[in-house]
Amino acid sequence: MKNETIVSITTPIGEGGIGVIQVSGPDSLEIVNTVFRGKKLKDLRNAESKRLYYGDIHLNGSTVDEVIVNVLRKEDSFTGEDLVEVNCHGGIRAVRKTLECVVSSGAREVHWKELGGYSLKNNKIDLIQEEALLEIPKAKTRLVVKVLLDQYDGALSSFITKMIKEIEKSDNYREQLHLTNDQLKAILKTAVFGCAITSPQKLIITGKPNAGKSTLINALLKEERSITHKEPGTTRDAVDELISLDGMPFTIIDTAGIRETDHEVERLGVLESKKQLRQADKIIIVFDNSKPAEKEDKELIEFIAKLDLHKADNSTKISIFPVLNKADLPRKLNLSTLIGETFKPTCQISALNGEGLSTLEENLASEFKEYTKYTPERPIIFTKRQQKYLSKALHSSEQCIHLIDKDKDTDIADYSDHFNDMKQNLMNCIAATH
Ligand SMILES: Nc1nc2c(ncn2[C@@H]2O[C@H](COP(=O)(O)OP(=O)(O)O)[C@@H](O)[C@H]2O)c(=O)[nH]1
Ligand SMILES: [Mg+2]
Repeated sequence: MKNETIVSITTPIGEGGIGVIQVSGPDSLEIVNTVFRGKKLKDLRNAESKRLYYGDIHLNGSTVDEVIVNVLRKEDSFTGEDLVEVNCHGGIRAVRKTLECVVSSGAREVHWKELGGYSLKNNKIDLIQEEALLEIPKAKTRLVVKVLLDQYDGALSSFITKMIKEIEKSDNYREQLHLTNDQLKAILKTAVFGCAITSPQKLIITGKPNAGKSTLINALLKEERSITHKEPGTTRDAVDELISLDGMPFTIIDTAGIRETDHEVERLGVLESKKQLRQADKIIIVFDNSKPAEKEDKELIEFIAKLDLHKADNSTKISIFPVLNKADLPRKLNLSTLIGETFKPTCQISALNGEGLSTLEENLASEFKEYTKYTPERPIIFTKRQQKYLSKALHSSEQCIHLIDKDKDTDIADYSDHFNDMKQNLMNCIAATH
């Protein structure tokens, strides 16, 4: 439906200082005006854009909540339509009640994601910006918010727009195509980081029972959550938790080990562990320094060594981090002999007293080091969709270059199909209609 006015709660439901609802559409001022009584401003329809107004939301003569209303006329709002933002008291009741008042006055309640859809429809933002807008509420760390806000402000979009403009206006296609090709290669490198901030990498902790997996997870979480126990095999179910290392979010998963067993429940646990290991991005194998090597340690190494070669989508390999835990106890295990050349390097820690943990944390996040010292406004690819279109653009640009370099008399007509494909994929990535 066109020209309707919509409303949505845009802050998380639950405890909080304030709750915000946004009303967007041609009648938003009119609708909120019927339930808002300003302390100074008598008629909200006369409100100035980008100003805050204090007052009450009322229904049938009684006050529902005390609020601050922010009015954004369509030229100033991110939806491209008149927008009224009502800042209520936090907690579910006040926000929900205010929303109901607005709905009873004629707005349609929508999921907050639809507000972004309106921005897109009204050409206020392009597809990349909309993707950023939808990811921001799910952001797990401050670094993630920073990166996404920059992409919402247009860092990646303007990078791509600039590439398109440069190839359009260039009178030296040879030189320009080489430049574009380099730019595409460079921007595509950011996808590993960008995709890892929107879909946190899976960090699996494995090792034989009692090696100290749960203790290590607790240490990484910096609080007690996983159950630890002196009896081997305490951890039956895989437990997922989110940790942040150098601002990078990781989903950390405790597994039940992979030993051969006749016990049905345990056998299922082992199957589950093996499944999870295959889907991992990073695996920490915990070895127990206080016990000599056992069959199970070897089995685990062999199993994981095979995995490394068999990652499902062939894109990135699983990184393996062998860790010698309980380094505070007398040495009974020679880890270098045990793992040989299979994995390297190893790290010595004590999950119990924290020794060596910071080195382990650094190693885990080292792949993203270049990005975690984040430079503001840096363009970053943060969805698989963007990565797909830009990879296609790179592929086409390489075909152009291949033809150009093969024969110095190559004319634009000889590679115009690839050239147009490249441009089209760049445009599809932004999906801007203007
Ligand atoms: N001395 C010492 N004990 C540890 C260390 N890490 C774990 N433990 C102990 O080893 C036992 C088993 O630990 P847990 O984390 O439950 O092992 P899991 O079965 O691999 O999850 C517990 O009693 C822990 O307190 C360590 O670094 N040093
Ligand atoms: Mg455990």
